[in-house]
Amino acid sequence: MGKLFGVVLAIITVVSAGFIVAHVWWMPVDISTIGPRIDRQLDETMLATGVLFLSSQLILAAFAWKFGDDKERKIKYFPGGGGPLIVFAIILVGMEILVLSFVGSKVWASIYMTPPEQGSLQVDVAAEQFAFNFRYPGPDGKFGTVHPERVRDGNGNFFGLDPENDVDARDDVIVGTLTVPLGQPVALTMHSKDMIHSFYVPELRIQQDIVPGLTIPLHFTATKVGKFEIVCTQLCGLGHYSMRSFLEVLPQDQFDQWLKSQSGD
Ligand SMILES: [Cu+2]
Repeated sequence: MGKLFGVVLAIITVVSAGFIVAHVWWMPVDISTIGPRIDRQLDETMLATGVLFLSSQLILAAFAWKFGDDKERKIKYFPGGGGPLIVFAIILVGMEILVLSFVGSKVWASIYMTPPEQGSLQVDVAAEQFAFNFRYPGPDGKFGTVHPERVRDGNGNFFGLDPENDVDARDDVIVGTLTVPLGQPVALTMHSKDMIHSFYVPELRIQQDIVPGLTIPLHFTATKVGKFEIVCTQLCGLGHYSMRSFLEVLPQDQFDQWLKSQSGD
């Protein structure tokens, strides 16, 4: 049995590692300026953990092959005892996790600890069961003030605006698809009306929780024209599966036209 176990284990190890190396199931195309750095970090993490995974599984398979059928139990103890080996393994894995955390935090900080560029396109995002809505400041460049008590989904007032009394609110553009210009920095402010949701666009390499009571900033720059799915990745209720929207990246001139047509002139 020992030899068979060793062979089966070695096959499972090599085949599963092969799927990862060949990128059989992998991330979709990258459309973000930060994407290449995140992808490189992911590759480094997979390489570092992959080497440990492969070596530990193959060593285990080799031991099973060699000693698994040892009926007389000639070998009772690992030479020198198991203690030092376990300590060595704990230190090795611990160091690896620490190093990966420190290296990875640089990429993370460049997204989350850095303010958006001056002149970024501001878009306000409201998440609720089970939809995303997006708000642009309109031609005046100013968002209308939000009054939470005025939020009415029934008449499309997802953001609680007061256009009768608030001049800034009158030209705010509210849409169900996030449309952004190609190559221009976009700064989102995200909030949730009811419970925790998550804004996930795999192509942007961005996944960000939206927590009720907080305004969560997030910025990105899209590098490819196209239409990409936005999905909620926090289980937020019975309709969670249907909570999706789209990110549409347009060339600058088409975006300007689109925004103009939305603001009704
Ligand atoms: Cu949700």
